[in-house]
Amino acid sequence: MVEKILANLEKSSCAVDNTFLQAVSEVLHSLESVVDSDPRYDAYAILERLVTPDRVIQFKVQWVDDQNHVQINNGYRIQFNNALGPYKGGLRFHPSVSIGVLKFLAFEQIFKNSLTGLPIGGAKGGSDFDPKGKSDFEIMKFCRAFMRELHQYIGARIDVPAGDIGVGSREIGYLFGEYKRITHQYDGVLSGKPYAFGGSLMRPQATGYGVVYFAREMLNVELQESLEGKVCTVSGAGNVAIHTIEKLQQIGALVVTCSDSDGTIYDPKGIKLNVVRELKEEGKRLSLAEYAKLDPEAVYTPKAQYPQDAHAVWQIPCFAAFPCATQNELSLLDAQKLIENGCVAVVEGANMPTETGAIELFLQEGILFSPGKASNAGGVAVSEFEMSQNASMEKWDFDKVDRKLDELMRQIYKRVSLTAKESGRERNFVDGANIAAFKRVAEAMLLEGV
Ligand code: NDP
Ligand code: 2IT
Repeated sequence: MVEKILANLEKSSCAVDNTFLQAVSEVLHSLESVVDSDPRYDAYAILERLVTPDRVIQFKVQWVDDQNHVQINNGYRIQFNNALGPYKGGLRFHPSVSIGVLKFLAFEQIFKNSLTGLPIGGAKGGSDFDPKGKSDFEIMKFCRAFMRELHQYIGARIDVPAGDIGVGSREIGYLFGEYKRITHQYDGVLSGKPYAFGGSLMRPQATGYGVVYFAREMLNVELQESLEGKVCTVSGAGNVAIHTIEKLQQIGALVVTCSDSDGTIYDPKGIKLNVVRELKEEGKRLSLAEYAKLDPEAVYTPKAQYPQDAHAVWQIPCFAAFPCATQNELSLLDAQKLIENGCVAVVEGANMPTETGAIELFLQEGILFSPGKASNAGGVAVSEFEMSQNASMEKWDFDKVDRKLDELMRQIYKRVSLTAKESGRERNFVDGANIAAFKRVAEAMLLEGV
């Protein structure tokens, strides 16, 4: 059944859907034995319905830049599945954004949100707008123009967007301001808002901290190991990478790398987060090449120096690796190098950063591998905490959110590892995550009828 669905999907997809097909293929292969075990899944076409988005919304975003030139971008929102709760997922502003990329992200979000155990469905949106080099006013004007279209499709109980690549609390603030002006409503229609108007404490830190809480639990239970004193490599230099590095450093790990779209920094004495923040803070987005100019002990490797199918950041020996930049940034060659260098765990902070062949190798070689839908779910979980706080007009303190996040990440780990074990695939957290997430969504879909 799985092969038939994949073949149909391939036939009806276009070339830009590659990442979507990659994500669907991984999930459906995990589910093969599960779908055969319950005739209701076939009778109610659960898989076919699950791989088809409820709605693909595309709109024109027109705005005027600082030189008074008219600019036009494509805007999108993909509402994939709301069986478990309102559509929920981030907005990505990056030139590579297309319907195919957003379909993969929205599809993954269904499973991630299900794993949190919270009442949220799956969605994703964004634009091919490139924030790099834009002034603060241009970002504001773009966000306002984007929301002029988006507002009609979202709502606190309908669809609640948040941030992702290129969208942080500044952008969410501008989007929220415009939503409020248009609709006269002050409600939790977006998460990741600035604290001043309804944002949750710890939302900026949540994804990265959650990644480390998950890794800590997994290493402790599976290997009776801790991260203290261990060398770790992290890719990316944005929200997820920075907060992953911050938490790893707080618990005593030595993080020796970070990277951006132009190159990689290797700093054997430990990444200096104040320097990364200084270069990458909102509105600046300077290249990491500047890091090496400020710190002579650090080595900068430009991306251009590396062949397409290998990445400098994964050549550095480490105990645990944390890909936190973007999709397909860790290849089979990288996986071979990591294993050769003694890496014991790969914990995804980004969405689908590891290529399929690399995942297969990690599983085959007994490397602890955690898929992003499990280990990066802390971000969307705290988004849901923000929705709860907004609905009840409460404000939770930092420690309360942090405690709840830590507890939730440990629960996700438990759910995923137990499901893997019960399915006869011990330590296969890819299958464990896909199966556990699927069962919850499928049950809700069965209960609500067609
Ligand atoms: P940011 O925009 O804050 O940072 C993205 C980082 O990745 C930047 O360092 C950027 O480099 C780098 N990057 C982006 N595209 C590429 C590319 N094509 N090649 C190499 N590097 C690239 O985004 P986030 O940190 O929020 O997101 C990172 C990942 O985490 C994404 O996969 C996202 O979907 C995922 N994620 C994010 C969550 C969140 O709460 N924000 C929650 C869960 C997952 P540069 O500085 O040069 O632009
Ligand atoms: O990929 C993700 O989980 C996010 N970008 C965060 C989504 C959210 O709604 O907080």
